[in-house]
Amino acid sequence: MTLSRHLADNQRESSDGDLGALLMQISVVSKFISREVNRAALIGKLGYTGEVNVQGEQVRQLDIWSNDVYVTALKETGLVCTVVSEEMEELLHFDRNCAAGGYVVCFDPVDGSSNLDINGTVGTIFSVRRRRGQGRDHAAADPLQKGTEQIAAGYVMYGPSTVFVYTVGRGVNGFTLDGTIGEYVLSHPNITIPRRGKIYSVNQGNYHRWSEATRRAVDYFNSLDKSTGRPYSFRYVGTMVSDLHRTLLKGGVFMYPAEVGGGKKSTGKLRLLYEAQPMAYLVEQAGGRASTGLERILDIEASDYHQRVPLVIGSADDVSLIEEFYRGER
Ligand code: AFP
Repeated sequence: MTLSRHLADNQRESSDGDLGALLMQISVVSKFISREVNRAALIGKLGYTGEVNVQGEQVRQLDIWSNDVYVTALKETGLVCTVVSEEMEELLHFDRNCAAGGYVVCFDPVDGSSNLDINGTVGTIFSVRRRRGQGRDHAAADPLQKGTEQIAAGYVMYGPSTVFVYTVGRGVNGFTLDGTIGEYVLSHPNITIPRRGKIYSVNQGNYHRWSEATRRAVDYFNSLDKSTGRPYSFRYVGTMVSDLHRTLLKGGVFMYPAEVGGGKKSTGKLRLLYEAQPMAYLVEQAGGRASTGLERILDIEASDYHQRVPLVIGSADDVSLIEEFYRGER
């Protein structure tokens, strides 16, 4: 079963006639990015451009290149009206595509790009919503809808193999790129996340900047108690796509908590529209949960395109357990 066939089958069951074509185009972009990531060290694409993005981070050549390819490809579909990207401070609006409604796409073209230098795994994350209204007036508000309004989301993982995982609200399926035929082939059908896992994943180096509740939750996973399968194993790649892919397949929990003290990460690090919500949609579709620790991620309505949010995501029981710490019940 190829991705194109899967999308076509999905489309027959859906009222969203154009969604399959849009996802197909996203998958084509991912093949270009996969190729470029693969040979980045040989063609001088690993370096920085010298610019700083809206997040205050150094911009890499591959971030900009991938963003440009994405934007061009989305525009050419004629189906996308509004685009939000990690790499662009303002949203993009393709007037010509908006007459018939059009989709809103939020994406992070190269997630985990600090791992590029060490040939580590990176990814792409995307999320699709319908527009709220017609015309340019609505454009600014288009992306600022709850996560529950997403109609498709997914990620691409550029690891030892390139994997495309997506949902349109009817389960989660993963496809591996077969380079010899240039096609994504179904390799992970109907992904279901275990109800409880044995792995926790968080940047432990931030321990002393966390709230008491976060520290106690992480201490819980670290402490010894055979009856509840503790201590959990610890794994952390530093690319959310990769950490989430493992969490989806093996279970457990991934967290990026808020930090105390009013610094840059006082509301977490990860971005709501193009990191937390697409992953939350996927993980819920696979039977897991995603929360800030106090609130369901999909229920949050963004107030800013680049809003950050604390994230606790993964196996349902593990996420619920952490929420108990945040509510002061443990
Ligand atoms: P980069 O794209 O700057 O490498 O950030 C990756 C990321 O947004 C996400 O993919 C990781 O889970 C998280 O940041 C890692 O952040 P830390 O390096 O602070 O642990």
